[in-house]
Amino acid sequence: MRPWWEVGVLYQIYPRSFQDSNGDGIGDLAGISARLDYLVDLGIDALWISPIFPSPMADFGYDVADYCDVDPRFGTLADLDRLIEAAHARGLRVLLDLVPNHSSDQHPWFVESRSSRTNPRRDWYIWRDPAPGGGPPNNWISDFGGPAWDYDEATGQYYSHAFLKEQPDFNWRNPALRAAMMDVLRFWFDRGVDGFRIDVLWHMVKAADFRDNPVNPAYSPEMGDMHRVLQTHSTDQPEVHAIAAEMRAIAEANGGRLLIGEIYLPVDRLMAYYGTADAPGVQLPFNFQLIDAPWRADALAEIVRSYEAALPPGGWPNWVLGNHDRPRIATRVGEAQARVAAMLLLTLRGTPTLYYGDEIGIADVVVPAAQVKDPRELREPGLGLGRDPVRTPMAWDAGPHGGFSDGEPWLPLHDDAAIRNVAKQAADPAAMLPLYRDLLALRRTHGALATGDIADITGTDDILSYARTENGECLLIALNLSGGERRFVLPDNMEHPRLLLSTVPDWRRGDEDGDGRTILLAPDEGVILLNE
Ligand code: TEU
Ligand code: CA
Repeated sequence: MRPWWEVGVLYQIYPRSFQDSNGDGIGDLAGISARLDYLVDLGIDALWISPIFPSPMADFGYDVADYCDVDPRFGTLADLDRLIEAAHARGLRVLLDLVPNHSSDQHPWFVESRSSRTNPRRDWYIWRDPAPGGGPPNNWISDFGGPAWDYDEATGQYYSHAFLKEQPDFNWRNPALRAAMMDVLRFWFDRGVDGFRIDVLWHMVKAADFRDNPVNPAYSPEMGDMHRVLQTHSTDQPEVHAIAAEMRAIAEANGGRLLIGEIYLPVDRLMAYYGTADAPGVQLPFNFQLIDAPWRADALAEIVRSYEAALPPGGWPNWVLGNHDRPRIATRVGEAQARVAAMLLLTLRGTPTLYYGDEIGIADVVVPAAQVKDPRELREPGLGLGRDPVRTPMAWDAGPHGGFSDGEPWLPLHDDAAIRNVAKQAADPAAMLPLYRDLLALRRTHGALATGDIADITGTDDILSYARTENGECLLIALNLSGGERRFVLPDNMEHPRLLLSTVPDWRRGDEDGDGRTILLAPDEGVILLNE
C-alpha cells in the first residue's frame, strides 16, 4: 500500500488570505473550516496551512513566539482542533508549518537567552563575540538584506539571524533546544496533525567555525543584498541530516506522518534531504525547479529527466508551481500557459502542491507602496522581491471583497475579483477552476496519472510530452508551450488515442494529415490522451 501522500495532492493555504470569519480583514481558522467543502469538491487530499502560531507578525507568522498555541488573530487551539476534526471527517489531511530555524525575538526562550551570558538558555540561540576589530563576527548576510548579526548592547555579543533581526536563529547544536523542538512535533502529532512543512530546513545548521562565506562573483545589486555572498557556510551543513532523521523517526513513530522540507538547493544537494535507508530524512524535499524554470519544452524536459534520474532509491518526487514567497504562475507564464502549467503539475510523476488562488488564475497583485506589508519589500524596495503581491485574498464570489471578508482586507484583492472568483468560475466551463477540478478528478479515475511510471520525456518543437503507465494503462501528455498551432506526431505505441482532457476545450480538431498519427495542437493547448 502506498502512503496517502504519494497518491494525493497538497494544497497550500496562506491563512491570512483564505477566508475571514469575523470581519477584521484577516483570514482565520474558522474561515478555513467554512471552506473545507470547497477543497473536497476541488479534489485535493491535504491542506498545508502557513504558520498560525502566536506571533508578533514581523514576518507574518514565520516569527513564532509560542510553538504550541494559536495566534488570536487566527483563532484558538479549539478552533484548530475543530478544523482538524472537520477536515478528517471529510477525508482531508492537515499539515502545519514548523519554523525550526528561528523563533521570534519575543519568544520567552529568546527573552531569557538575551538576558545574560550565563542564562541556561543563552546557548539555545547563536551568540558570538564581535570580530577582533569590532563589528559582526563574520560576513554572513541575512536573506532579507543587511548583516545576519545583531548586536546586543547589554551582553556585548552578536546573535545570528538568517532573516529579520526579529527572527533569531536557534542553535541546533544545543541538545536541550533540540529536545524542546522535538517535543513540539509530538505536541501537534498528539493533536492529530498529519504532518509538517518544515521552514528553511537547509538553513538549520551553520558551520561550527563560522567561516566567512565566499563572495559571489555573479552578484549585482538588483539581485538583492543576500546574493553578495554564497551561503556556503551558513546553510546546508552535513549535521542537518541527523536532525531531519530524528524528526522523521518521530513522524514514523506516530503512524507515518508526513514531513516536507522547504529547501532551495541545486538538485544534487537537494537529494541528500531524502536521507538514507538507515536514516531517512523528510519524505518530500520540496522540488522548486518549476518555479524558476525557463518556460520552454526543451528546458522543462531536461528538468524532469534529470530530476527523475537524480532521485535516490525509493525517493518519491514532488512538484510545485508557486508558493507564498514566489511570483504566481499566471504572472510568470500568462493565463493561457497557466492552464498548460496546471496540466503539467498534475500529470508529472510525484506529489503536486497547489498554491491557493492559482486554481482561479489569480495573478500577482500590484500593491500600492502605501499598503505594502511585507518586510522583504520594505527593507529592499523596488527590486521585485516583495511577497505581498502573491499573498492577496482569495475571491469566493462577486460580493464585497470577493466574499473574503466583511471588513477591509489586509491586502487588496485582484482587480478582476468580480469576475475571477470561485462562484463565477464554477459556472463557466472555460474558466480555470473547472480545469483544475477535471485534472484532479482524472488523477483519481486514472491511477497512472498519480502513481504510474513516467517515460519518453521529450521536449522538441515547443511540445513537452511524456507517457504515464501503470497496470497496463498508458496515458500520453502533450503540452504546447507556444502561442502558435503545433503538429504533434503520436508515438507508434499509441494505437488508439482517446482525448481525455484538453486545456482548450472548444478547439475543433480534424485529422490534419489524414494518417491518424498527427494531431494539431491549438495555441497554448495541453492534452491528455489515453491509449485504448
Ligand atoms: O522562506 C525561505 C525563502 O524563501 C528564502 O530563503 C529565500 O531563498 C530568500 O528569501 C530569497 O528571497 C521561508 C518562508 O517560506 C518565508 O515566508 C519566510 O519569510 C522565511 O522562510 C523565514 O521564515
Ligand atoms: Ca479574521
